[in-house]
Amino acid sequence: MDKAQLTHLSKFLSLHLRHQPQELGLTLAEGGWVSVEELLAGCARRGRPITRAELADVVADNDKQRFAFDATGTRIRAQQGHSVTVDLQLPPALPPALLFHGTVAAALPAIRQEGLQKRQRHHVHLSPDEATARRVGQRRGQPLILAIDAAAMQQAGFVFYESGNGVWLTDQVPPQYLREL
Ligand code: HQG
Repeated sequence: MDKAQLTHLSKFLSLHLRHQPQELGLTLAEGGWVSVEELLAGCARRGRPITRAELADVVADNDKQRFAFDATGTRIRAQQGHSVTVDLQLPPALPPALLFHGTVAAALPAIRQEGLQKRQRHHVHLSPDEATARRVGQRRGQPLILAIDAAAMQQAGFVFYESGNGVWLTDQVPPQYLREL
């Protein structure tokens, strides 16, 4: 598959492994896992047949490591970003002292008032470095970067999780822990 085909398949998988598994006749098991066999069958039924090798390519080559197989290779899941109810069973983790969030100017007034909220997602997504945060913000326009005092939040009892692909997750970031860069 060329790069465009990989991206297309990645978007198709994100849609179904994060948001609409039922469209492929799938139900996410605990941890967000689905059987590879059932996924391939569901894709074929939906008129988008893919081979096991193509699936392995998308998992391996994905720019953000969005998907992962389990240790046996028989199940697959999205590493983060779900809107359907799923418990990824991530253990709480100690965050770096500073985390970052990329957003756009239109969101700032609300963010200044109520902090970062998870909205449709399960968590607020935070980046471990500014460059990553900038890329995230860029999806919506001219990016604005916020620094998050994760050390202070952690001390205050907020819980953080690290997804398998290096995204830091937490329930919310109150405004007092945010600084505009
Ligand atoms: C903003 C992509 C108003 C927030 C990326 C963001 C990431 C508020 C938008 C991952 C707000 C939510 C997640 C508030 C937050 N008022 N706006 N109180 N709190 N916002 O897409 O963090 O390609 O749900 O700043 O790379 O942008 O999907 O979250 O602009 O890792 O793998 O509301 O999605 O990864 O947008 O991105 P999103 P996000 P994937």
